[in-house]
Amino acid sequence: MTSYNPKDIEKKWQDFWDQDQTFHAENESDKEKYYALIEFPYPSGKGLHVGHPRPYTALDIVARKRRLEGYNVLYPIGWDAFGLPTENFAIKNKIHPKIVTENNVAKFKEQLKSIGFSFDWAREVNTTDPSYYKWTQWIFLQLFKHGLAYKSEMPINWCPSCKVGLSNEEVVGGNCERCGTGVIHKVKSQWMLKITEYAQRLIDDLDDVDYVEKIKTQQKNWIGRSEGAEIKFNIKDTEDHLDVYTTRPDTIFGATYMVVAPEHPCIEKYKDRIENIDEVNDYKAEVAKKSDFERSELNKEKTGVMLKGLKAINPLNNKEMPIWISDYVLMSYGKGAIMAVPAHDERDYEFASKFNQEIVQVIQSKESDELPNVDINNGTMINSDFLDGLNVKDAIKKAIEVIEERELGHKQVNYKLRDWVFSRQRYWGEPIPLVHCDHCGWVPVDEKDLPVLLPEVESYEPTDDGESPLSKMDSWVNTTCPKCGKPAKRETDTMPQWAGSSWYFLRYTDPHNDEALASKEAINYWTPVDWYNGGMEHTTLHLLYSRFWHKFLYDIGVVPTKEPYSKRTSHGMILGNNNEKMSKSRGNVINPDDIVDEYGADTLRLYEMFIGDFEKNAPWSDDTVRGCRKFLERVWKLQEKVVDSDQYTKELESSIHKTIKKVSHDYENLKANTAIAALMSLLNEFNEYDKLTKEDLRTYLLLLNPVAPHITEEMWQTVGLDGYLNRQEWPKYDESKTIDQTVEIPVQFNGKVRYTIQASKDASKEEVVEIAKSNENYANYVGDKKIVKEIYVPGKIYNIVIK
Ligand code: ANZ
Ligand code: ZN
Repeated sequence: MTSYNPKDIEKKWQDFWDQDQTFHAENESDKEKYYALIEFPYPSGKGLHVGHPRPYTALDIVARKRRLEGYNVLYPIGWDAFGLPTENFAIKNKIHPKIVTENNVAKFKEQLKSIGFSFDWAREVNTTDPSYYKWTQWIFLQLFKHGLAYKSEMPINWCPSCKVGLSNEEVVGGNCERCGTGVIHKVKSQWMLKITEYAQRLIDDLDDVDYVEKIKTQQKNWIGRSEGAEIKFNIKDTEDHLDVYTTRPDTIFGATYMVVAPEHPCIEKYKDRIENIDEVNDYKAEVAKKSDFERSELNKEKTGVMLKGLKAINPLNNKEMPIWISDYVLMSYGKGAIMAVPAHDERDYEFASKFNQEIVQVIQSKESDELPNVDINNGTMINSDFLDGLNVKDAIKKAIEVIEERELGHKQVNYKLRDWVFSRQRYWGEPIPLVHCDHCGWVPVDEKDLPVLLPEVESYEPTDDGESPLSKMDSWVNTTCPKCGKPAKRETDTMPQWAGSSWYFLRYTDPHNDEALASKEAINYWTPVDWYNGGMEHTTLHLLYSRFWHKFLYDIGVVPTKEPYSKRTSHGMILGNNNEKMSKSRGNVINPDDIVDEYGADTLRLYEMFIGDFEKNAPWSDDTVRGCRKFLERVWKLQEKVVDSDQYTKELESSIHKTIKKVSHDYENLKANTAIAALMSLLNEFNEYDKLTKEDLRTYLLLLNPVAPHITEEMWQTVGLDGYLNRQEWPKYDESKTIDQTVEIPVQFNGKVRYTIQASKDASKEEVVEIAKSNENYANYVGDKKIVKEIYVPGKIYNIVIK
């Protein structure tokens, strides 16, 4: 026997799978479909990271297992290739981003192929391909035509280093998600998508999908639904009123002053009345430099300026209240103004303490009299007229009732979610397919003229005034109006990277279609995605955006389901051996190519699955890599002692059945690590015997195959098993053979013992039921009668009542 040499084996099988089209998914099949999806990579210049193969292998396991279980499996791959790093590289090295992308894709592809994933390469998509972005533009046009895309002058998050506008989701801790520079505000005219119109549905429909709980929670928190009231406060000596949003209308008798956002329009409107308008304007200028994130930080020093000369009136007790501006009130939330209740709100309390504003307690609790008291579950209303004596929850209801009765305001639901800033002033993105005509306004490009191609430009550099480089291409910008034929100008902003990834899983179902984003039949057959795995960092970005687009496509009849993904799981990161994030500067980067080269792809795959719990971060360990390689060498050696027999070795039978059960279960639950541990211990048991039957090995190879596909296919051939491993069936286990300590359990029908079964002493009710039902007598006794009741007394008796 030759020694284990992955270099020969792995290339051989990768080529075979390619030529054989082993993993090609057909759009028509008698088999049941299964759609497994991983987040398609951004082909950066750095090449594949060792973090990539972790989720890819996990779902490769599912995909390979499903094929052996007889499903028609779609496991596709493609490239999310628009975006800043490529563009920045292109600018720096003066190479067209298209060329940069091509090179990066080629490199990624080679790397992915060397790891042996069972992707259907025939369905490869690339978001920067005109035949792909034609449909991204098409979807945008539908959004536009349905009033869900609009242009708005608004203060946006602006990264001064990337010179680009960012969505809220792209700002992390007040910094640009890409480069880490502090984000500032800039007023710009931007295309916006009305994701807020879908806020409630994006929450509600989470009930219908199988997502890991923390993903659901993060999405809900991001959407940030709250219930409360909008209340009008008259501005003294005017006909005007200030509107506020509050979740605590119960505390209105404790409101002692008002705060409006520094950007609030009432300042401009009453600038002649505001005695200290210069001071106010200075403050406004200071605030403009800060991000919303900085402004909403809880424990930062409160600042503000009183609007001298303006007063508000509390509509319920007619008390006069000063009006302040402070940066802790954001223009972008609620009404951009609040009633401040210092006794029961943390920030208001800090502010009032610093600026000597009145504090009126309106909730009394038994436990403590300390202020601010923000507890809403205990306490009784005081100093609050008709609310006195109520608890907080009832007081909220009552306050809203009275406010509505007296027409001072109304109940209101609010969401933290903002509309999606959809414009980027960059080159390397999908052109927004709209034309501006002085007569007709914004006019969509004719659908038959899609795609609007990215023109060749001389420089990809964003302009200093924040316009897209496309704006300098006069010949491209100047066009005619699709509606009236007069001269008009193209939109020069491009789409954000999240556009192409919001629908790519649909394109995979029919990637070469040039008449539609995919055919109805293909979409109806393959969607929804059965299992989607991706990073937690995408929960409030890609996952939310793509759910939104999908719901829209559902509304206009393009897709048959409300939700794109039935199931969503998430993986942890692979860290450096020092437990820190891998990065060049920390010198802890591992290149997957080196691992494949030195140990083989099967070792890399096995290691990345064995490294720890899938959802958790895990540090890299060279020792464990070597351990994984040793394990495969020991598997390889099993060939030496194989004898011809289609039966399991008697002494191993129970262990094999148990291992089938455990591995099958663990693969389904992203617990490949414990599945591998079980396979390792079965190997140890194998090695207690001199001989191993072909059948023992056959099952073993099938079980190990999803993790280590090359070595198992090869051994299948070398020991002379029939055909190819990838065309076999997933092994089955016999529950009764997985049991160690068996007891005899009588099975009663309506009180009469009819037969007995063997089950483990501590088998669960489900297991006993399963064994009882698989007994040949079961059907005789049940016949077509109805089972009314089943009682299992553990280890003693199983009684079935039938009627
Ligand atoms: C009075 C009050 C009393 C409040 C009290 C809270 C506690 P969530 O739950 O996050 O929706 N608020 C409203 N608009 C704001 C804005 N534009 N900028 C900053 N803060 C704003 O928060 C709702 C609460 O946040 C509102 O309820 C309001 O303060 C504040 F004991 O009103 B509350
Ligand atoms: Zn026109």
